Amino acid sequence: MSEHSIVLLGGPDSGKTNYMSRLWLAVNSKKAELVASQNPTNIKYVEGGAEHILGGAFAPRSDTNSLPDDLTLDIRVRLASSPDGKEILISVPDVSGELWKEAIERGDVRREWMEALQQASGALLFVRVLSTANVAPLDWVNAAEYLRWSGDAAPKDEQGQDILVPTQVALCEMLRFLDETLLRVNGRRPKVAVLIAAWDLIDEHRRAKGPNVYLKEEYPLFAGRLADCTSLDVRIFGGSIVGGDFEDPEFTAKFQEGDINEMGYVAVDGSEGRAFVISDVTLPVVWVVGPLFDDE
Ligand SMILES: Nc1nc2c(ncn2[C@@H]2O[C@H](COP(=O)(O)OP(=O)(O)OP(=O)(O)O)[C@@H](O)[C@H]2O)c(=O)[nH]1
Ligand SMILES: [Mg+2]
Repeated sequence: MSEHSIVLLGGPDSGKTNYMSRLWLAVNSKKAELVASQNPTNIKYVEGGAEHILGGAFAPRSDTNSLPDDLTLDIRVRLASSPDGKEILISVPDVSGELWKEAIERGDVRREWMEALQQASGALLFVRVLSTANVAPLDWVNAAEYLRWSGDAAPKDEQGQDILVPTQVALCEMLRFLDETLLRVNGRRPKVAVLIAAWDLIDEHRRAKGPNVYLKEEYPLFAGRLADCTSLDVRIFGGSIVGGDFEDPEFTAKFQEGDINEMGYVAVDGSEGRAFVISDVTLPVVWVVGPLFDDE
């Protein structure tokens, strides 16, 4: 059986762990397109997150001191649409967003994580709607400070606070990193699914315009970078792990009465400029690993 690694990247609070925990629940339910085969290998990490979700709360943020083996989901999967088809083993390491932040500020990734990442042949890149960890682009005052910065310590703003790397700049850096590291299986361009997490938090009007328009409006620099990227195969998805927000008691009550397999979805752009929603949270992963099922 072939083995592949799909890496999850994204800044702090971008929705990686919650997506991974929900992915496990979906794969294990055997009601989604990606189906777990009989014997899961290493699921310890996601079971904790899954318990939170089933209890009506989001999984907590990840521990920066954990090693790759502790934050990796290893599962054998097949596609529901080809039940007699091939099985593959996927390994999904979830790198804490703080480590990504540190890697971008310092220009390198910790060695133990670098080794895990160098095995990956595809990726899910996360950005989250309305996260307090999102950093807006520099304004004119901060830009001047930033340009004066000589590079020996973090640049500061007028109040002496560190100037943080804007989210869309960090996303461009992560994409560059993926372009340099992802394995080219059978010479194919690696697939990168950009997942806009917490899609349920956007108003209906913007949701209807779809994930591509959202990304262009919120992160124009990154959207432009994606449009120019020919060495990776990129697709943008909106994602909601349970179809609502556990901060909303009304939603949480509804969730607890409902069937989790019917909650949660991904949004993709349709051909007529309108998004459509599919109630299967495994689809971004199916899209990334799809070609591997056809390999000999
Ligand atoms: N409404 C809503 N909120 C979400 C969803 N997914 C994630 N969130 C929110 O995003 C927060 C962060 O999610 P995590 O999965 O912990 O993010 P992370 O990328 O793993 O963060 P680090 O561990 O710091 O790297 C959660 O606590 C939720 O508040 C979603 O589908 N809907
Ligand atoms: Mg996490």
